[in-house]
Amino acid sequence: MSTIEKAAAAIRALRPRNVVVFTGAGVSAESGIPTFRGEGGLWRNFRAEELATPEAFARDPALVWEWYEWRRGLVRAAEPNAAHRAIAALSGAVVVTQNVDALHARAGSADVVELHGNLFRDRCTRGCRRGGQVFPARRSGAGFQTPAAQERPDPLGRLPRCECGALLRPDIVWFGEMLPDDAVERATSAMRGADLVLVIGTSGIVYPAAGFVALCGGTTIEINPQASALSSRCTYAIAATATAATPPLVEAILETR
Ligand code: BJW
Ligand code: ZN
Repeated sequence: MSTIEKAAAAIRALRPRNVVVFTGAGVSAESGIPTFRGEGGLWRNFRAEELATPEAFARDPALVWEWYEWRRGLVRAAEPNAAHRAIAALSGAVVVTQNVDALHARAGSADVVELHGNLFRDRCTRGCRRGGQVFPARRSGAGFQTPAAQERPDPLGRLPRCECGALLRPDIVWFGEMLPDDAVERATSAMRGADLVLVIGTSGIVYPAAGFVALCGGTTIEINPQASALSSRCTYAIAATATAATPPLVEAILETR
């Protein structure tokens, strides 16, 4: 019996009622979005400290905006993959994601907790809540659009500013910054109440996000082609890609309903 079959059999026996899907960059890898670490990782050409810290933004906001503009382009050109779509079929499940690409929402997941923010939003560096805008998450207007989506002027021509005059910044949680309180509360409560957590495509080294998995007292199933920092604490660790292993596990969950 393969590990996927063993995990699927465990799911059928468990008949889970409260399912959480905890995801990282690996769930979007097969949509063509580079992960952060490892082969082809996003950090390979850029040092994280140069771009994903408040200090980096204060030093060179144009460079940081440019990097995010490049990433928005990558994501707009991508489509949710079979793993995103399978997860979206799990009505009632809570998706707790470290990803900022909004692909779970584009696939149709209704309850998504974004721990590290969203590439398609910005906010005021002064925190005044007046200037934050929403970027279109797709190239065409068809299908998913973030609420009140609107085209924006090229942020590189002139750095975007809030109505209050302060610079706008990507609505992303950078190193050394706190995660949004509401996201932490929702993730904590979902993890504590879960009888099944699928942990998909994360290296499990970035905290506090990686610590949420330990809050689940139920069954935890990891899907990742490589061993991660979370593999040994999961009940099952499936060495497979997200698109190979997620659909059959979701099928097993749906069979128990
Ligand atoms: C597949 C697959 C396929 C491939 N299918 N799988 C020392 C210095 C500075 C900070 C710290 C430090 N020590 C600890 C810290 C704290 C820090 C931290 O955890 N750092 C670690 C790196 C050590 N954390 C923070 O700073 C956090 N805030 C915080 O702690 O606040 C408290 C505080 C505040 C102030 C003072 C004191 C305390 C904030 C963390 C924010 C993380 N943000 C980032 C970048 C956002 C920028 C952006 O996106 O533009 O979020 S980091 C980056 O890592 C990104 C991701 O969400 C996050 C997690 O990465 P993920 O998703 O796991 O991706 P990878 O690439 O690591 O792994 C991919 C996996 O997929 C791999 O395992 C592959 O095998 C797998 N895979 N293909 C399935 N097809
Ligand atoms: Zn402002």
